[in-house]
This record gives sequence, C-alpha cells and structure tokens, in this order.
Amino acid sequence: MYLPPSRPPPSHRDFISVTLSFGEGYDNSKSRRRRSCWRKWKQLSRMQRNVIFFLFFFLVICGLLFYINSATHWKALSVRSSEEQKMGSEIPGLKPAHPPVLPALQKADAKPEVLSQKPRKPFRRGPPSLQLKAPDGDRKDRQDRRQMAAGKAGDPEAAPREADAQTTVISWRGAVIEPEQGTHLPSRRAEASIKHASPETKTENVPASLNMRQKAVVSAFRHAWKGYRKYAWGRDELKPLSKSYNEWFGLGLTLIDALDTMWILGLKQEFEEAKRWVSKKLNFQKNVDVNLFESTIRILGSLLSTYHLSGDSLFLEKAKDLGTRLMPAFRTPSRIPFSDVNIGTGVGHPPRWTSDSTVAEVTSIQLEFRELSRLTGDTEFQEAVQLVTRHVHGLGGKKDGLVPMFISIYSGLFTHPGMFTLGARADSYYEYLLKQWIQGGKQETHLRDDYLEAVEGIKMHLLRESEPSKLTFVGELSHGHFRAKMDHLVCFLPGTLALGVHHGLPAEHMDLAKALMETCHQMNRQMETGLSPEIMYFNIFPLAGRQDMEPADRHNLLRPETAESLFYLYRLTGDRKYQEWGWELLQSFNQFTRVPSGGYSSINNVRDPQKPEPRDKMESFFLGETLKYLYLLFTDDKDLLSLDAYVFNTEAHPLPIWTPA
Ligand code: DMJ
Repeated sequence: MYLPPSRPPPSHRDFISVTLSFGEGYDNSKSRRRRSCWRKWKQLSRMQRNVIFFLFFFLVICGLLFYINSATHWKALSVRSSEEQKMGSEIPGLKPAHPPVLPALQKADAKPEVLSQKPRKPFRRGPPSLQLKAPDGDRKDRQDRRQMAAGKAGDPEAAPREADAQTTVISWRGAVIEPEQGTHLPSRRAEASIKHASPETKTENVPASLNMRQKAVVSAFRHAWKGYRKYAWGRDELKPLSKSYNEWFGLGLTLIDALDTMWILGLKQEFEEAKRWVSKKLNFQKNVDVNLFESTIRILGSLLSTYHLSGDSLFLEKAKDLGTRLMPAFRTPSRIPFSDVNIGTGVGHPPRWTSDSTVAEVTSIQLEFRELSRLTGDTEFQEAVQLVTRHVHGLGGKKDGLVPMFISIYSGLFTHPGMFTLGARADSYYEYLLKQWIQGGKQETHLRDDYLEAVEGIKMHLLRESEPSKLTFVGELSHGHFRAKMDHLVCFLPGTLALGVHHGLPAEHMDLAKALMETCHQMNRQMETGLSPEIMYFNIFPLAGRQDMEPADRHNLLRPETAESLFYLYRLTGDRKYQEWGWELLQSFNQFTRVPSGGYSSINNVRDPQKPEPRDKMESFFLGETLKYLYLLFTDDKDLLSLDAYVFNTEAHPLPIWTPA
C-alpha cells in the first residue's frame, strides 16, 4: 500500500532568515537612507547620471506645459459659463435644457473628420419598418446632409473597413475577385494616348429651379446614396438591411452607374466625391471575370455619358481602359463575343451553364463601343461590334424579324430556336436596332429596316388583349404556342416605340406605345403595393370572375422600365397623365421599398403591402436608371437631354447623336 511521505515538521528557516536580517540591525533612519542613496549615486557611471539628469528635466518641462495648458482651458471655460449664465438670465428660456452634443457645423470644404466604420450589425430578420415620407419632409435626410457637409458622416474612403483586410473576395454570383493583381493589359493599345475629343454638348449640372416632384426624386436619390455611401462605398451593390454590400465585379458598380444621374440631378458635392473615387480607386487591372454586356451598359456607358456631361477627360480615359480590357471577349471562332471576360488576364469564356451567348447581350453593346471609337479614334471597338450587328442582320432563324434568345459563339448560329420573347435575353436587341440607327444619324437603313420588321413580327405573333379589360400586352411564342406571359422588362417597349415615331417612323407605332403604356401602368397599379411583379400572366379568355392579370413571379427589383417609358411618352405626347402615373410609382417605391437607415430594397411580394418582404438588395440601376427617368419625367424642359441630341443606352446613360461632320 502506498503511503504518502509524512510531512516534514514545519521549518524554522524562514523565521530564522527574518531574525537574521533583524540581527543585522535594521536602521531605517533618514540619515542612513540618504547615505546609501548617495553611495549608490556615486557608484553610477557618468553616462547613467546624464541619462537620469535628462529624464528629470524632461519630466519637469512636461509638467510645466501641462500646467499652462490646463490653466488656459479652465480660464476659457469659466469665461464661457459666465457668458452663458448672463445670456440665460437676459433671455429667459434660451438656455437649452440639455447642452448641445453635436459639434458646430463646419464649412463644406473643411477637411472631413475621419470616423471609423461602425461594426456591422447582424442581419435583421423580417421586414424593415419601411415608411412613406412626405417628399419634402425628409428632415432626417437634411440633418444627415448637414452632417455630411460638415464632414461628420465620415469620409467613406477614409473609413477603415473590415472587408479591406481581405485580399480575395468571392462575389455572390460566384466570381472570384482578387484585387490589385499584377496582370498584363490584354492589348498593347491600352497604353495608347486618349484623343481628347472635346464634348460637343456639355451640360451644366446646375439645374434650373426644381418642381416639387423633381425635389422628391432628388430626396429619394440622396436617401439611396446615403445608404450606399455609408455601408457600401466603392462596392458593387448596397445591401440596405444588413447594412453591408455585395460584390459582383468588384468595380464600384453602383457608384459608376449613378455618376451621370448625380450630374443631371445637380448633386455636385456627391458627384465630386464619387469622381475622386473614380480617379483614385477605380482600377480595372484586376483578375476578375465580368459580364461583357453588364459591364458595357452600366460601366462603360456611364463613363462615356459622364464624360460628355462633365467634359472631364478622366472618364474617357477610364472608358478606354475598360473598353480595351473587354475586347478579348470577341476572340471567338465566330466573332460573336463570349458572355464573360476576365479584364485582368484577357481571357473570355461562356457562362458556366452553356456554351452559348445571349442574343440581347451580344447585340446591346454597340452604342457604347461605337461611341468609344468615335471619341478615341480607335476603330477597333466599333469594328468588333458592327461585325456582330451585320452578322445577326444576315442570320437565318428569325421569325418575321423576331430573334431567338441564344447564339453559338462557335457556329455563330441561333440556338434553342422556336422561343420568341420581348423579355429577358432578347429585349434590348430590338431597342438597339432603333437606337443605333438614331445614334448614327439615321444613315444605317438596315438597322431601321430590321427594327420595322421586328415591330411587325411583334404585332403578328406576340400581341394580344387581356380579358375582360382588353389591355394590350406582349406575350411569348414557344415552339408555335402562345404564352400570355409578359416580363416587366418588356415595359421598355412603349418608350422605344414612341422614340421611333419621334424620329420619323410610322405614326401608328404611337398608338401601340400608348396601349402598352397603359398595360404597364396597370401592371403596377393593380398590385397592392403599386409595384409591378417581375413577370405577369394575362387572362385571354372571357370567363366570368377572372381578372386581367395575375403575377407569375411576385418580386420587384426596383426596375426602371415603367419609369423609362413614362418619360418618353410624356416627353413626346405632353399628356400629363404619364407624370401622374410616375408620381404614383415614386410614392410606391417610397412606401414599400425605402429602408429608413438609407437605401431602397428589392422586395419579394408586390401583393402584400403588410409584408412586402424586402430582399436586402439595391440594384445599381435604381440609381442609374429608375430615379433618372423619374426626374426627367417630372421636368417640362424638353431641352434637358433633348431626344434630338441624345440617345439613351439601355442603362439610361445618354450618348450624343452623331451629326454629319
Ligand atoms: C438594366 O440593366 C438594363 O435596363 C437592361 O437593359 C435590362 N435590365 C436592367 C434593368 O431592368
């Protein structure tokens, strides 16, 4: 059996040592302490004594300075408090119950104070408390603006960001974004100098006095920008509920898409701040896959239009850089571009799920690339896209001018034949036929002819009336079967038809435009939120008790098409009902999609005003298009971006109509 060793008897050693020290005769007298200090001081080297002297004098000087400073401060405080007491006694009631906590306003050009970014709050579940605000009564906004002017909202570029620490970002759409990678330019032309064509039609961003509705749009824009600036600055898209952001391309998509809107709305301070970001932070030398169409219409389009409006060559330089980096997308056997291209490595590729490209995408990049060639004198851009236009022009497989949705980059032929729609994947093909013809000064008649043929094809195959109200709508054709389904995207068509009439195409197109405009309005109005669903089914059978329309997909992405067509219809007919409809639309956006802390959110359910179910995302086109078109709808000034001088690309970026040299 194991027995623990018995404890030794308590030792007396500790006690002994204490006793010993006492035995040495403990003398704590002052004289002894002084003697021992002096002995120690004498034992120090000269160097050690000098260091001690230096430290001593340093401490004395610090102490003196501190004393002087505090004395001045307390003196000032006592003077101010006696003045306040005096005022309070002279004007009863002026003394605030609580002393002010906000700092005094600084001049707008004062250097903004840098605030560190607040830690990101966890995702809030459930609908936000969305609100309807009186258009002019956004006091909180005004307060925020005052604070921004005073630099108290923090410089978004200066605010340290959690996410900046990351070197690689995986975008929610699956793109790998590796910032700042040293990759080569895809083309030697990237270094070529920009030919600084001076813009012919520079617009001042000092708008004339705004009416109440335009002010409401400006207020909405500022609210959206507030959220973006605070939680997503320099990122692609704001997530307004979770107060964070999405990356898609990692190129500041919303900021760039919104540039010309800010210019047009006269938001000078916001524009200048965004311009600084473009100048200092926008870098296309990134190993990132971008969608050719989306980056062209949103980024290239906005850079070009902002160049035209502001006259600042920075935007043209950036446009040329991006355009050059997108060019490898055209390196395919057929010269029909890949859907995606890596702007760092210069490698194009199809989407993951198919080897085909989308017809609307490859035929809706022409306005931008043509304009880039005109401005830079480099014909490479124009040649690449015109080859596509010519190729599609001569291609078999159309149905009375209507095109299928996919095209092979290998054979250059349409694929998945038999499906015809004016919605997703085909929509802007038709829009760009007309708009290229307008852009080029109405010289390229094959474009006009293709457009006219397509309108006939629409009438022949896709147009129907709903029951019981006989609303005209554009359905789809699937292998010979009509489907009474219309995307909200198709609501671009009334505006495009009206624009064609303005430029001399058949007047009867205006009747169709008006009828379709009415339908698009009803697609919004008949929903409980006043906002259209993404896809609508129409009833074409005269059965008792059936409604004209029923959503097939209830979400709303803050899309612009209704506002876009309302703008054209009002501008070109002068009928004020279109302004009224647009006003209703803006109020619905404010009531059901506005997030109080800043930004607007897509919603899941346009039929439930109690629970619209925000999706926590603000698409860049809400700032680039929707609010811009609403602002333009509410003006009576036909010279503000005149339709005789400008043609809007499919992302609402105005580009000049070419005039003969
Ligand atoms: C925008 O990016 C463009 O208007 C495009 O042509 C269609 N989709 C969105 C808006 O809905």
